[in-house]
Amino acid sequence: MTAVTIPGLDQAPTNHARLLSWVREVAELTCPDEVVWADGSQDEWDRLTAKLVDAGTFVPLKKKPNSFWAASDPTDVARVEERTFICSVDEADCGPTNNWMDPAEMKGIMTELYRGSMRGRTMYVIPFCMGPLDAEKPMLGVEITDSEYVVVSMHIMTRMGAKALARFGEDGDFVKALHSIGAPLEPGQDDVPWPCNDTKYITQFPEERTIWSYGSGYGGNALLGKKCYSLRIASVMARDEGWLAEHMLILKLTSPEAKVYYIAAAFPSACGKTNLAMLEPTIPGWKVETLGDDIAWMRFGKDGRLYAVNPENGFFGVAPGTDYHTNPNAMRTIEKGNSLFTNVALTDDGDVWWEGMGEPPAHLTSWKKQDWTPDSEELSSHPNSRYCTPIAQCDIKAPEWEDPNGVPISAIFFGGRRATTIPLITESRDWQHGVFMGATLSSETTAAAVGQVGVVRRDPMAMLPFIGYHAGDYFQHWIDTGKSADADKLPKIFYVNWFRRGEDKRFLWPGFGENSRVLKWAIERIEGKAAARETPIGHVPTADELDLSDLDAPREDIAAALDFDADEWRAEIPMIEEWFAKIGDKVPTSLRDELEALKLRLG
Ligand code: GTP
Ligand code: SPV
Ligand code: MN
Repeated sequence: MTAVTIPGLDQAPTNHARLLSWVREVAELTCPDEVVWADGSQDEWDRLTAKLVDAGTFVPLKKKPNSFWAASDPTDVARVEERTFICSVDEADCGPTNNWMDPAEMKGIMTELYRGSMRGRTMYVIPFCMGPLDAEKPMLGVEITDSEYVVVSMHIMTRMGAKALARFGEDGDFVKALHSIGAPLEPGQDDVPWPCNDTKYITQFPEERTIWSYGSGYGGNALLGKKCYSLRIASVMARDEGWLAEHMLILKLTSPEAKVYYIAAAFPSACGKTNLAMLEPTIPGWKVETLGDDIAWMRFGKDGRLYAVNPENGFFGVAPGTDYHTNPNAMRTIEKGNSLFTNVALTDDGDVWWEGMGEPPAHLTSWKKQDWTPDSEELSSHPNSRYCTPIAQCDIKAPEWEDPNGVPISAIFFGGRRATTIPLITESRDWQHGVFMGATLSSETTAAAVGQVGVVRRDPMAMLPFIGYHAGDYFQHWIDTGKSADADKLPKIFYVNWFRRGEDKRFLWPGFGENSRVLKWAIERIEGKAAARETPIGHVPTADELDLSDLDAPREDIAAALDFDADEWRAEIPMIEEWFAKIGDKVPTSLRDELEALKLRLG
């Protein structure tokens, strides 16, 4: 049989045999018009953004340099958890919190979907590296995609192109990540601005370190270095190799005495990671710098401490609610340009706008590409609309954000969005108790995933949609991680909730920059300087123990935000029991012991 000729297929800038044969195999299956190896250059960015403008996918912004507005198909706006699969060889390795299908069966289905799926389009091969390029063992991947939107987004979100390919060598290992929007074009057929397919699959094959994604162009479904690689596949690598891949921001906190602390925090999607990562403290003398806003890879260093690295190169942040009052550092970052905005509103003078930015202009083009005025009943921007912007242009990035060795973590925060029950901050009694807090974390669902919003669900370590294996084994891995280290070198674990509400539904805690007061208390606990009440759920400060100087908020609200209510917690117990019952036999005994001890303390 003669090899198929597809323009560009033989112009590979590498001799990596496994990579070349996989690219050929995919091209022969998907039948693109041409193959292009992404090099990550400015020229490539210019060419592809121009092509996206031509196609009607992008509108260049007049008010922000080198920046573009995009509106997706209205059905393709968020992660699709129902269509996300962990295809482990053994179903028992997938567990009850993930969807599973036999890998051979899934490959059969998806191979037929991919057959000819890139017809009429260009197939891009994107070599990329998650985490710093100069890491001793760079974490490499290749995404094959037929979406220009994905290529330019990967320019921002990852280290990619020629500089990543240079680290592959002749035979280096890499994660294979295949993506097709599933919208082939017949000869002469007109394209649409946001091609996608009603049939969607986001599939991980953990043993093969392989990702297959089909049908969606949205961030978390299509930028495969992000959730698919850096959490679902990496969590399996981390289990096998003794480290942690987590849905966490990383921030650097400097005290007035110039002491430096690094904090990692896991909150579910759209629950405040980006905002905390870029916080502007309201208390004098404290400083926050950012290392990452969504994902942390944590490994033990030679000194026995846990070091965190951000695998990403950009922020893919929730737009609504972001403005100069809530997150000025995000605003300053996107003002510099070089950014993509998806599903926000477009102003008549060529800028972006979204809910939470203050007074709306008299007229906008909504994310649905309709005329919008302040009288419109619909929102101008989708609640999960996002900005995509390079970390490098964030004024408060920590200088060490690209250190391949990472930064030593002093505290881990778990948190969720709960209107009741969970105090503003609780310090765990020890690592095992902290793991129990994380494993039973709960939060109201948000628009970051397709489905009902505002329903309380368990979201362990904010990783429910991202654990690449059995949740019970994942809990055990967290317990084992603690056992493998000196207890006094482990980060202290805290549980926070910025979202508790009063009877009239208002937030009890002002949040955002004021969260620096909560960070300060945590650091003072680590330093042994702050007092706390011992309660059945852990150590909780009273309002007197938080620095509330110059805080413009009713004292009763603060007290209510910090309240431990035994009745609310007794009502929580059956939900935790139900959750553990769902996980089944693999819930670690130590966590069952924690639950029994909590029940005893609650009486
Ligand atoms: P993903 O990118 O989906 O993982 O989300 P995230 O965890 O980074 O959440 P983000 O910081 O983008 O915040 C999501 C929403 O929560 C935004 O609308 C914020 O305005 C809001 N939010 C963030 N922090 C606070 C806070 O301290 N208090 C209140 N009330 N809202 C907050
Ligand atoms: C999230 O949903 O947690 C995100 C956005 O950070 S996405 O990349 O779509 O997953
Ligand atoms: Mn996230």
